[in-house]
Amino acid sequence: MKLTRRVFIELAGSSALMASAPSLLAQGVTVKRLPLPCSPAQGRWIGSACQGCTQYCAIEVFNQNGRATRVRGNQHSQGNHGFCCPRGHLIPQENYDPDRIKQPLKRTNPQKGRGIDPKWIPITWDEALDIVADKMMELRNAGEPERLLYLKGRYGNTSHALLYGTVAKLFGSPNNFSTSALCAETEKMGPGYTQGLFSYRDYDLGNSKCVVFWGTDPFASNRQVPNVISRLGSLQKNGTLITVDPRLSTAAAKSKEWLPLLPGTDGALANAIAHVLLTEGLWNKEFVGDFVDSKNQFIAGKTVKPEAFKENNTLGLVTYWNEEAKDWTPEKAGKECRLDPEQIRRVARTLGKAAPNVIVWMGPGVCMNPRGTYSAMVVHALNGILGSVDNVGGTHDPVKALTGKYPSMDKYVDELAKTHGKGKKIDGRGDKDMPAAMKAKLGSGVVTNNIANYMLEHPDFIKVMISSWTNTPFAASDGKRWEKALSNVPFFVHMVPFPSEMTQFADIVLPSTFNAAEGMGAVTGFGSMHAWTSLQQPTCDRIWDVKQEENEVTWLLAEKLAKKGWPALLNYYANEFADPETGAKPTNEKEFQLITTKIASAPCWLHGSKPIPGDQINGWEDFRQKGMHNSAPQTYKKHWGGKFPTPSGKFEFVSGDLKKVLETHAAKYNSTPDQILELCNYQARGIKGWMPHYEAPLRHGDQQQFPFLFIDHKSRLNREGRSANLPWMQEFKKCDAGDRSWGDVLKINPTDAKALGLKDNDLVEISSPVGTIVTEVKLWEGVGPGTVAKAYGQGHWAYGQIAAKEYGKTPRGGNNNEILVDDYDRLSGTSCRNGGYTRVSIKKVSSNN
Ligand SMILES: Nc1nc2c(c(=O)[nH]1)N[C@H]1C(S)=C(S)[C@@H](COP(=O)(O)OP(=O)(O)OC[C@H]3O[C@@H](n4cnc5c(=O)[nH]c(N)nc54)[C@H](O)[C@@H]3O)O[C@H]1N2
Ligand SMILES: Nc1nc2c(c(=O)[nH]1)N[C@H]1C(S)=C(S)[C@@H](COP(=O)(O)OP(=O)(O)OC[C@H]3O[C@@H](n4cnc5c(=O)[nH]c(N)nc54)[C@H](O)[C@@H]3O)O[C@H]1N2
Ligand code: SF4
Ligand SMILES: [Mo]
Repeated sequence: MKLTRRVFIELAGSSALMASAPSLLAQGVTVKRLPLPCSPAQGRWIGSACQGCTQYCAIEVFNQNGRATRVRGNQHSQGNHGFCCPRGHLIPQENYDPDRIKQPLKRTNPQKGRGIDPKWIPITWDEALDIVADKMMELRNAGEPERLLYLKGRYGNTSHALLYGTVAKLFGSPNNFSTSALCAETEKMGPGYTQGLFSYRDYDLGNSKCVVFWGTDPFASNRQVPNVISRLGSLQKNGTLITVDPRLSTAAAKSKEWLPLLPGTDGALANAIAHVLLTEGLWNKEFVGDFVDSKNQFIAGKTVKPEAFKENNTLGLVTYWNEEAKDWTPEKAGKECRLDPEQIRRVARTLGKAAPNVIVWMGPGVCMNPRGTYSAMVVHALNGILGSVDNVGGTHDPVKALTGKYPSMDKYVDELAKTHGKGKKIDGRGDKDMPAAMKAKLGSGVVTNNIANYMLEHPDFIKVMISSWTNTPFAASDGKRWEKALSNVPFFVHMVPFPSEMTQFADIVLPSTFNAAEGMGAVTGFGSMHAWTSLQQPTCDRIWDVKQEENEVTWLLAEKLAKKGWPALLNYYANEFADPETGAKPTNEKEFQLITTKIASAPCWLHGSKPIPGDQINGWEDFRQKGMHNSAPQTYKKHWGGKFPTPSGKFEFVSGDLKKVLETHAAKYNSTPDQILELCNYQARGIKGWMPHYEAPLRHGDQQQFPFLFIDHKSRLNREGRSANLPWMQEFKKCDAGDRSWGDVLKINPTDAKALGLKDNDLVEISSPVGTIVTEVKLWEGVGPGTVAKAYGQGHWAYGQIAAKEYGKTPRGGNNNEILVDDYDRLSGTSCRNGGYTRVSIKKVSSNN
């Protein structure tokens, strides 16, 4: 279907389209869309923040007669240079999506399940919050507040403090969780257990002579898309771009070298690159150090005596060589990774020559697999060998953005909350088989996808569930488990703007603002050697009866709960919060929203005559005008000279923290680190358990029955899981290399297609040990034989009338998460999606030509 603006406007307003969704129609609202007057546009740009990905770019939205019509990067932004990525431009279409939830809804059909009409009826906010507060009070009155589950997805700054942290803590439930373990958390284990940085990194792209995009595609996805796109020309001019990805990604297409390795073998490649760098004397001597007699003793297959090498900023390089790198010749890795050894050698030399102005940009493709902690460590360790850590043109700690603190809630935590709030969380973190040791602390990582397993095993435990900005039945691997788990929850409240798959299970739907255009709060991001605090503020009039769950709804809910006999939440909000300028206390949800936003951003604009790092902003009005604050730039060599936050103060090839974590965990269970590693499906034993090293990929499914390795990747226009209902997303789907507009294709190598008798457009069943989906095939040389690739993002059976073929029933395309197995990198608690950990079979269903 060709989509012009006129067709879209007509479609969006047509009653024929609305009629196909009984539940939406039941809201009794039709959308009338009229074309806006053409240019020259009259209006003004208003600063806000895009939340299409976790970059949280500072943007500006053009307000024309109260409508949000256009988007650009904030013209002050050091992070995106005044541009937003293509997904930023989708904001108006997302904001005015005719399928948005337009007022609170109440379920009237007690039956829950896929394809079952919830039979929602519209109710008022007052009625809806009354019901929610009653259900919550039932738990408090029965002395079982821990049966409240709160699950948050994306968020603003106010959500952390006012909803996610506060409600659960004051109420007395330990069961508040985030969805971050579905994201890319294993990445953090790489820099975390080598240099003490449990975080995503920043990169000094402006000064880099060589960038390796490794398991990430930052021209199309990842977190710095506008920054990377706008620098493409200078990056290509000033240095070499290299991409390591089993799929011809956008980054691969823009790079000088593409290493299309076999999925899951990244650690072997990293070892071989390290092997070449070391044997050819290409490590960075300033960062790492050198042999005492300056003679290179790194000779393939030969061990080195530790005392022969004097390290500067690193610890254990010789141990890494002896235990691991010495045997990993390019020839050996070439076999394991299905790469040309000459290419490995060439790439390693290119890196070595450009060092230390080099970036190994490690992404989820490397590590979102069952053994991902170690692949993250071994790939990131190259930055240590190359001396690029904290260096000019290298990898960096994110700068901290300026934010204000909310007042303490401690004195409002009552006895019931104290005793019940500290109970065991139901996600299994810290269990013997789930160390979840984020930030070098056992049981500190969330194990999001395991919540569904607990709920299935204990179907009566959770009695009230509240969730915001989530869609786990769609976004989590083997998401059907969530559909079943949610069907068992007696009372579920979803706080979202769109009727997603998860919403279909809700008893009460509280329609949220679409924050990028209608929200209010302060969010932070980093990139391009800066950090920023960007203000979200209304950029347009709200059309629907929606409220922001983080601050408006929490206030109104607190009022209801107070009326029903539990005032702690309202007392905390009303007594402790005050406008940082005037000292005024909030008396309603609007004042609360404004005051909390001002507190969260105050250090950016309330500093009197005292200068602050980065932009100087003169008061609240100036901040509202500018819409953001840029930090001062990152400095170089911040942690050199013994200042890394690791036990030794150095960049560790033998991790003191990981050793301690494994030993402590083992001791707790009367076990040994080796036994824990075995139980958690890792191959490492002994010292390798706390060292960067290669582990052969763990793959689910019998090779005979499921001969193909499945490659999952993001879609260029997917705003995480939430743009599939936008005609622009569908129309421009072809921008994903190998993909097709309005469709969903499995990309298969032509030799494999031939063997299976497949032609372009044929319909195929893709089956794995956990499920089957049906899509079209596309013959494409961008994937190697034995592997198939499919973008994530299609396959919605709900979400709206464009996302689904038939809303509430039939998906458009297939959701990768129906075939991906539910498994974890257990050291971090993160879910898997990459590394070819799920094998699939391909079967022709019919010709479609
Ligand atoms: N367009 C778009 N951008 C986004 C998002 C979005 O939904 N859409 N979401 C945002 C979020 S929340 C995140 S976490 C980031 C993450 O975005 P990215 O960093 O791009 O990571 P993934 O989307 O997980 O992509 C995995 C990449 O690894 C490749 N890959 C798969 N298996 C392997 C393997 O075994 N080895 C290697 N080397 N590569 C492999 C895939 O082909 C793909 O290119 O993107 C953010 N930006
Ligand atoms: N197979 C596969 N699975 C993946 C990925 C992948 O690449 N492949 N990516 C993974 C990654 S990196 C991530 S981060 C997760 C993301 O997964 P989730 O955290 O579950 O997020 P989404 O699917 O993006 O969120 C959709 C929900 O957000 C709501 N929403 C949208 N805008 C707003 C708003 O402004 N306010 C509120 N309150 N709600 C809003 C929508 O109504 C919908 O309910 O998915 C993961 N799942
Ligand atoms: S989608 Fe992400 S990178 Fe793109 S404009 Fe929005 S926040 Fe920035
Ligand atoms: Mo993510």
